[in-house]
Amino acid sequence: MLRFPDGFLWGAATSSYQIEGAGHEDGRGESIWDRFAARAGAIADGSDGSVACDHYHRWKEDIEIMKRLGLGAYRFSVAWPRVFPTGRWQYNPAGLAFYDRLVDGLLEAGIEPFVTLYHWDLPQPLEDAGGWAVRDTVNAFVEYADVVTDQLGDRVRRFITHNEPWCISVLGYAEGLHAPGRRDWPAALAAAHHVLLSHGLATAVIRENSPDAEVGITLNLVPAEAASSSPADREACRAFDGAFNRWFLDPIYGRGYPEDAIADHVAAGHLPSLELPFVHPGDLAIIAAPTDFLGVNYYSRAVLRSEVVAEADNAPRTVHLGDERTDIGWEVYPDGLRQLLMRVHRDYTPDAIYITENGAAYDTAPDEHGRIHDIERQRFLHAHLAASLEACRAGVPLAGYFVWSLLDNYEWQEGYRKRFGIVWVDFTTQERVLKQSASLYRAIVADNALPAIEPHPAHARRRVLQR
Ligand code: IFM
Repeated sequence: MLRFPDGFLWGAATSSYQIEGAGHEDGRGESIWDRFAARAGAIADGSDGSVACDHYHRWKEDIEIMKRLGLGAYRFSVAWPRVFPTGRWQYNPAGLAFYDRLVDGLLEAGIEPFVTLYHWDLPQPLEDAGGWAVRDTVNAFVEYADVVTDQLGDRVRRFITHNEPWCISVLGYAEGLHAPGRRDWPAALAAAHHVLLSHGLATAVIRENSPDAEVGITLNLVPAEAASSSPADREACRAFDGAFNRWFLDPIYGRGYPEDAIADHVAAGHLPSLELPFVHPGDLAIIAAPTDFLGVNYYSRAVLRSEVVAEADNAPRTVHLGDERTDIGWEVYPDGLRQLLMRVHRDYTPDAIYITENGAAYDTAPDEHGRIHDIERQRFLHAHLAASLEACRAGVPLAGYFVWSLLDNYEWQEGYRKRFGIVWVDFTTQERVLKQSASLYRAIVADNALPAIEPHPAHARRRVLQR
């Protein structure tokens, strides 16, 4: 057995738009994902989150599942359009009451609520007014954060301001792959800044409303390596790391935006000059507000080759080495998690780190007996937890791990076809079935330790035959 530190927090994560459904109930307003999902061709299977896992009605059943798994914590997000259907001014108590019930239900079950304030469902009226690309959205977010943390802050002990600012800004405003579906780099860089600024301002508000709570932000980070030792590939690697990782880590940890990455954006035509037009005096100090933890979401690494640095968009190409991929095409690379944790610890020294998401999309369906032998996911979890443990032993202050995800759910532009859950969801009947990975996870949580032997396809078959 490979033991984790005492007090290690074991959880599972979800987000509001991906699981709640109930898109029009109790006064919920329209979000940018409702609007984006309705756009022809935006979502692979043409679906939206209007029903999703129907968690809004089935939350008690879902808490029962968490209890069966023995989870210590549940990471979920609050849907802003439930609380402020038009983004600001008109507070909707019925919307926030849902989260009140959820928090109380979790606490009764002995599960810590770990609350994310923003996981991508911006109220559409705010987007109509310019979205994250305009500075006033910062004020709207801080007002929303104030109301939520004033209400829940007597019971919630850990708040995350934002989930994955890179996705919010770059996928949403530059690449058009996520809501609101814009393709405008200057807007994306302004959006990234406003998200970070709102994080810094909300941190102060949360501390006032909930003095005992810990506050952090979650970043999706990707360890980068050069495809070869050639200077050009190393340069591509530097550029990727600057735009993807350091662009967010550096300002949060008080270093401002990385100069090399600013220069890259200027060279690519994303910025008019080295002066960042959206940064006002005092902003960087606000963004660097001390936090209690960093949330790290890890899925895979990037291996960079230089050959397309000369292409129009000046983007280095990512190549994947290694044959093992999940159903979404991402390379399985567990050691990247160890490398990433070591690097964040070494370069930024957060007081604590939570892995707030880690998991894999595999479409393993129930067999004729209704059992789901998702051996690949079990191997994925085992290997990534082993990598996390190595980082712990090397001194990284890793305080917890949240598997992505508790349930199969709405995987954004992929629709319902990519299943990340340790619990299967039948999207027609809403039946939930625990996968074998859920059993493995339950055992790991109960022991606070990893079985020394990796899950193996042959073991999975034996277990089936013994039943
Ligand atoms: O489903 C998403 C989640 O919403 C944010 N992080 C990555 C996951 C898998 O793509």
